[in-house]
Amino acid sequence: MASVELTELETAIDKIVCAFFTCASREGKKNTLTVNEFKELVNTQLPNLMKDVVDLDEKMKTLDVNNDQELKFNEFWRLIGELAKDIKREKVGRKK
Ligand SMILES: [Ca+2]
Ligand SMILES: [Ca+2]
Repeated sequence: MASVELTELETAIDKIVCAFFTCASREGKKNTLTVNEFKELVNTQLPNLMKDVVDLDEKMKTLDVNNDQELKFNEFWRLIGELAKDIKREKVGRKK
């Protein structure tokens, strides 16, 4: 991947994946986020988009579909989907 020039969109996707795995490797299992890792990721990488979410423990529970107290990448990805929809809503406004 390093030898080719990625587009902005490709870079953005790459960064999401990297942010997840950088935080996920801090403690416990390398490929899943504990609640501490999740909070760190939100506080360092998503402080603006997530500023209205006051209870991150609660948010983590809603994302943790299989209820194992850890977020796999596909569970984390739902959050990215939600945030993307928020951004879209702001851009498009209330018009359908
Ligand atoms: Ca981990
Ligand atoms: Ca889980």
